Amino acid sequence: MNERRLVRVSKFLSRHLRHDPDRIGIELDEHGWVEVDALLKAAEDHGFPITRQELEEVVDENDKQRFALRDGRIRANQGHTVDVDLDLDPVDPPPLLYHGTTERFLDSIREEGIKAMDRHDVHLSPDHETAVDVGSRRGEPVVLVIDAGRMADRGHLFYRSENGVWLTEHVPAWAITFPD
Ligand code: HQG
Repeated sequence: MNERRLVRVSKFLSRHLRHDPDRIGIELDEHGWVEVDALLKAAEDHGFPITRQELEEVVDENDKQRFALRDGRIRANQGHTVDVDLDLDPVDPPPLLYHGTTERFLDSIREEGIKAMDRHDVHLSPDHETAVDVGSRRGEPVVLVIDAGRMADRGHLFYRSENGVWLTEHVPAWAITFPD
């Protein structure tokens, strides 16, 4: 499958497995899973046929491992705006995590910390470089350094999605180091 097709299928899957399953009439279970057969049929019925082989290739090759396949079912690993419980166990975070954002959000983040906005959780990156990529989606990237160790000591819970994104409900302003 060529790169363009890979990206199109990945976007189709993200849209329907994270945000808008109703659009193609599929139902995610409480943990976000849907039967692959049901998904493929719904995709075809809605004018976007995908072969099973393409689906498997997208899951395998996806640059960010956005999807998981298990027991004939598929789900998005993170990033949902629909209400799903990913059923992840809390894990101890590394001392520092990173959040990529952009200049125009900084005043508000200084005041209220980092909020989940439309998603379920705040997304944090394990390294600076990944955070630069995330921030670049919105403009000139700004990387905030998060004192995850201290947050954990104070009772904040952290989760790690299957593709290595760190999730937490809210990052208070005191845990953030802003660049000069
Ligand atoms: C900002 C992509 C003002 C926050 C990426 C961010 C990631 C605030 C935006 C994943 C704020 C929300 C998630 C506050 C947070 N005031 N702005 N108090 N608190 N913000 O897309 O972290 O390609 O929901 O800084 O790689 O950018 O979709 O979150 O800029 O892993 O797989 O509000 O999405 O992955 O934006 O990105 P998002 P994000 P995928």
